[in-house]
Amino acid sequence: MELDNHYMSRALELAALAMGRTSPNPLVGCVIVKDGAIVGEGYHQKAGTPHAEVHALKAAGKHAQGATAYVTLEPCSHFGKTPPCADALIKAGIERVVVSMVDPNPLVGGQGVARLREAGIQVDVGLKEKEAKSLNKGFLKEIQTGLPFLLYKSALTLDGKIATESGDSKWITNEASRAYVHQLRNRFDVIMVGSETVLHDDPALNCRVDEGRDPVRLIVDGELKIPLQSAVLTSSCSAPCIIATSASAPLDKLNALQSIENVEVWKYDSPRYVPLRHLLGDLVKRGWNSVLLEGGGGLAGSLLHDQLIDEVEFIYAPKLIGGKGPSPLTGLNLPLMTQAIPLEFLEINGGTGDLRVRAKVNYS
Ligand code: AOF
Ligand code: ZN
Repeated sequence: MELDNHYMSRALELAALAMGRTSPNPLVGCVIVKDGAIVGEGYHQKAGTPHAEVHALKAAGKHAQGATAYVTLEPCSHFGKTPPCADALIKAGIERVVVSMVDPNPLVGGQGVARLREAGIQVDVGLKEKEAKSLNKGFLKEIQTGLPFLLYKSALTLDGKIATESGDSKWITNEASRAYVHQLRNRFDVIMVGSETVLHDDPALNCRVDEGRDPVRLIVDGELKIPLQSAVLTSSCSAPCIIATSASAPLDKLNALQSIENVEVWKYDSPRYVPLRHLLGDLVKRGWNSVLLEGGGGLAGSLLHDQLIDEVEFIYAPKLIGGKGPSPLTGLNLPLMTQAIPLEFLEINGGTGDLRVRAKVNYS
């Protein structure tokens, strides 16, 4: 059991190497063990390319015969862009498969495990299931709801403000926390902000870490107020910048934005406001299932109101500023404590001098 834990941890570690690179596919890792030694390892690197099991089997070669395979997701049983991994494991002579989580994809959904068992392979399911599910929040949310997993991240003073009353916000948190935000950008498919954030902070929203990759940038701008010189539009970035707007968008501005390289304007029929649920569903249709919301207390309020935010991560700096500076949720204003939206703390980390608090939103 201890060894099983060890090898499954390794498989999860491998899976995590491709964070932010596999959508709409899940993160999957695989380790093949024979006579107490790892003989093959692999992970899924990108949608449309071979699955984790295929990489690991290839590395193991003939040593796969009689070996145990540790896979973080149930081996697939369907012909998708690639052939079924369950068949490949059977053919290679694997004797035991340890699976972390069953594949919620209805094309698989238990059939991979069934196929392995029919072939006489011992299959154990559920080891480190919580960790595997936590790695694949976007994939799971998409399959269950057709919507992306959405994390709202905000940096604030300990008295809960994202800027001083005069609007100054550079900087609230320390360098380690700001570097951490770039790590987050590296792992999420899409970074989302409201037009107010662009107007006020003019962020580039790219990812500045070694071997990082730029996320898709999404600006919610119902009236197309962001200037054509905004950094999101002019700075070099390898991913598209999407501007979601409404029927109130001025046509000349819409055309001007659309003519900028890498910029797409998504126009919705409703007046002034962008229908947020519809917009998030459209992201999933493009193959993006995880969204990091980086700002706009108004936008965050609307998303919470529509029950579209899954988790929040607030990074508190040990600083106080007082006054009437904005909170991260100006768009939400509940009059009674009995109406407060309940959260469940998932993780608290004070190791870098700032305090990072991650919580799950429990909508009733
Ligand atoms: C992956 N990587 O390592 C495993 C997956 O279109 P395909 O052929 O790539 O199939 C994608 C589905 O296969 C995916 O949604 C999931 O249900 C299953 N297993 N997928 O991308 C892997 N083992
Ligand atoms: Zn597969």
